[in-house]
Amino acid sequence: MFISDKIQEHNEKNTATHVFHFQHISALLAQKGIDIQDVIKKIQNFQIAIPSWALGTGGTRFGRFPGGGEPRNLEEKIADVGLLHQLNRSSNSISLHIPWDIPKDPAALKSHLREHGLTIDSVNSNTFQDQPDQLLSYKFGSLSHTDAATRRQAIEHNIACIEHGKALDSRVLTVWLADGSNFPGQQHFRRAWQRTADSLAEIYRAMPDDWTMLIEYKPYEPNFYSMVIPDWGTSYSLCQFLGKNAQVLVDLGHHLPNTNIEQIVARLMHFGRLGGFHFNGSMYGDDDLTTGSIKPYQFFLIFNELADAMSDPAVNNPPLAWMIDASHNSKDPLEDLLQSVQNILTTYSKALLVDRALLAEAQHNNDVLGAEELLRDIFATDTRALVAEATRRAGGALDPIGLYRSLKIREKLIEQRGKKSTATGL
Ligand code: PSV
Ligand code: MN
Repeated sequence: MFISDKIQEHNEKNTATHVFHFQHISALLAQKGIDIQDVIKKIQNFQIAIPSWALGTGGTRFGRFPGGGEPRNLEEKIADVGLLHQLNRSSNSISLHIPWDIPKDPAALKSHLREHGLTIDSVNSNTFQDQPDQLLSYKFGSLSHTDAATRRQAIEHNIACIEHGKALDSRVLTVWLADGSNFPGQQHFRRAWQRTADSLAEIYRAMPDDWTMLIEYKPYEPNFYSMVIPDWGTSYSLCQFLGKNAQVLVDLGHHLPNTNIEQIVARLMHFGRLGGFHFNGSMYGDDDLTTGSIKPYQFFLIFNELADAMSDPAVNNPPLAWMIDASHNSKDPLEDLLQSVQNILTTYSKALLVDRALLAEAQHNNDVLGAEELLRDIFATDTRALVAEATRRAGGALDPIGLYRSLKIREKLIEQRGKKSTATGL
């Protein structure tokens, strides 16, 4: 579905209201001496990958309630991401989970991607499920398994993911391990770490030099007593063991309640080891809710640390791979992704407005209230018109969700793909 004419019509119709809001924020920021053009450019450059598994209805272990019109194959998933990108101009790549999405004809797929102005972001291995044709089970682990043959199978799977990625010009392998234990005594912690590290080292050696391995951590689920990689410290230790092309991946939902994620992010960037980000919203754990929907202030504080480190020439952290990692039970997945991207961009744009020099001064002088109020003032600033302007200038819609709804896109997808179509994934 190519909708550039509709976007133009929509923007013309909404111009007056947009200009009103944009002029307001422009004047406000001019008073503060902020270069609005620079902020708009940074918003435009901020691209967030969409995972191929977020395009269908997620469901829980209790049930799944598909809303209809889900993409039935990888081509349709690409078409969906292409549509999102037309609307917001900020979702220019797609991440693949292997084997949920095995690219059968890479050349054809690449030309399909090009048609939609997209690229492949990361390839993600999956050793958290057994596949029908799989010889050995991952019930008791994969890269950390006590059995060498099972570890070998998991290593080979990761290497196969790299090969798929190479054929599609990806340069990132993301590894998330479900390995762990459910009961005390089940697993020898030190040996499990070492087996994991040794397995990862083999995969790392199979990666081309310009690739990055992202190592994701998660405190619990599917294992509930221990996870082999439960926290950023363990991911970091594995990266140190592997080499400079291994980086920690932070998934916002992979923290225990009240964890100071912004501090983790700052630490990792200080060490040059933050490689990627999985955006989602979390109330209790890995809830995969809409990004920014539950704790917007914390989300802003996280972005504040990211923006601070990204603007500091003394920080030697490679560019980050940004991705949404969510899965939806109650919302239209495409609407949710549009909403997530909007929340990410408005929050990022706020972080760009923080006066770093003033904040540093307040911190230096131990002006507790001054520093806090400086952040709160920016948090309370409505930057939606800045994001809308950035999107408009890039050719996207002033109100992506409004346009999606008024074009009745979900209804059209249901007509095309049927009410009962189901996307692969969780
Ligand atoms: C695990 O909970 C995770 O966050 C990993 O990133 C997986 O790749 C993804 O979710 C699967 O849904
Ligand atoms: Mn994740």
